[in-house]
Amino acid sequence: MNQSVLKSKFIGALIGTAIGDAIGMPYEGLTHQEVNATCTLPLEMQDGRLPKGSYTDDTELAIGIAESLITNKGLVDKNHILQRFIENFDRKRGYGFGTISILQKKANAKTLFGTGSYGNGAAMRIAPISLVYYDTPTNLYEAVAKCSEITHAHVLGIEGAQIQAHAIAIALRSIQSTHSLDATEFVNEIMGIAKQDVYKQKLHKILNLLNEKGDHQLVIDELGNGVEAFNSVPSAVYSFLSNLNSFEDAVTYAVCLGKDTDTIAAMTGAIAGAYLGVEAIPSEWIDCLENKDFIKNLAERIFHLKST
Ligand code: RVK
Ligand code: MG
Ligand code: MG
Repeated sequence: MNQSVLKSKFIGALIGTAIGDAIGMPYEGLTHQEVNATCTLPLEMQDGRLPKGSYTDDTELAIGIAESLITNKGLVDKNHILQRFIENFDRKRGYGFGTISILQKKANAKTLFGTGSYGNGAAMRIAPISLVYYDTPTNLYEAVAKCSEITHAHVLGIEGAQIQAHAIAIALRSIQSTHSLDATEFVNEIMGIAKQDVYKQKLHKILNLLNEKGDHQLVIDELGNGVEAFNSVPSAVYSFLSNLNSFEDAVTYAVCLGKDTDTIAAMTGAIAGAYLGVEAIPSEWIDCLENKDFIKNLAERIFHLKST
């Protein structure tokens, strides 16, 4: 693949995470109906509990992973990543209860909620791992597990992150201009790593929904819009696949699902940005994004790590 195309896709995955996070932030917790009643399309960056263009914990944690990977030349060092999470931690961004407890050393990832967390916190931050390991699926699978276990030890939390990471990786490897991506092949490839029934079932449902052109309520009923990894990762994959050729439409679709809007949109933005490249992201959205140059630079440094 042309190196400048690949670089744009790397930047697209990280900036796409932050853009989805920031555009979804004002609607966090609202139902699908409430989001529809509140927002006007096309979506614009809006003030929410943070000023417009601000990202939340999703991106702050992704930044920590990216920083650690750059320092350690692509290797996943769990203690180092945890240290980056702790140093970057800014409570006002809004963190999951379990993740805060780990960062404050008040809980152990393995015993959190009894069996470890299956929140979507491991999946939403995973894009930098996909950048480093997109071309070696076995290494990607293992690297994601390691990175997830820092806070999310439940098998459903880890597998959610693995599915999200593989979706980003496939998007990075696919070139939009030469042949359009086949949604069935995309889902079947992800299906190859799914071991848990809930993910296998929801991946099948994605294919059915794509054929039926499922409306928002049906997608919420079948795939979910909640904070659990299994109720949000499949919805992000669907939001991407049902709006393959438009970053804006994919992320808007994710936000309109309601509930965990910042996170479903961040995960959708990561996949769509990885597929379409940073040029496909509306410039009005990027102009408004907090720390955009810093995030872009992290993606560029991981790109250089991969090309040297
Ligand atoms: C505020 C029962 C469980 C569970 C288990 C539930 C930010 C808990 C981001 C828990 C994301 C929640 C989100 C989230 C990311 C998890 N049994 N319930 N085994 N495992 N839960 O706390 O980083 O927004 O209700 O580990 O994954 O924008 O509080 O945090 O939307 O899922 O938080 O899991 O959250 P946590 P997280
Ligand atoms: Mg968040
Ligand atoms: Mg969220």
